[in-house]
Amino acid sequence: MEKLSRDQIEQRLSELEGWTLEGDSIVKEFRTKNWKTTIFLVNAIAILAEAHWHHPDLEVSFKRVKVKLTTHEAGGLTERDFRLAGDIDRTVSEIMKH
Ligand code: HBI
Repeated sequence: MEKLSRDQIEQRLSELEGWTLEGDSIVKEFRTKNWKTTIFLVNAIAILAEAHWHHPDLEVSFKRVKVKLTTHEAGGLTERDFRLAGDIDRTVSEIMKH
């Protein structure tokens, strides 16, 4: 999988909501209403990561989950990161509805 150019990264980022560039990674912080929702989100993201075979760094707090994505084997951002980011957003927004 090829590393994306700066322009491609800007383009893909503009199609997402709330994700920002942090070095060679994209990051997003999800705020939750309580610990149960936090852990539910973490589990959902973990299952998505296995399905994509692409694994984010997660920072877990009481009412906050920070997701950080990069493609280690490419040494930067690839389409895999943006595909998983989109899937995480869709899944999290479903979970937050309830
Ligand atoms: N997850 N974020 C991320 N980056 C990778 O390069 C990566 C991964 N999950 C699995 C994976 N690479 C495998 O292809 C290799 O570790 C075998």
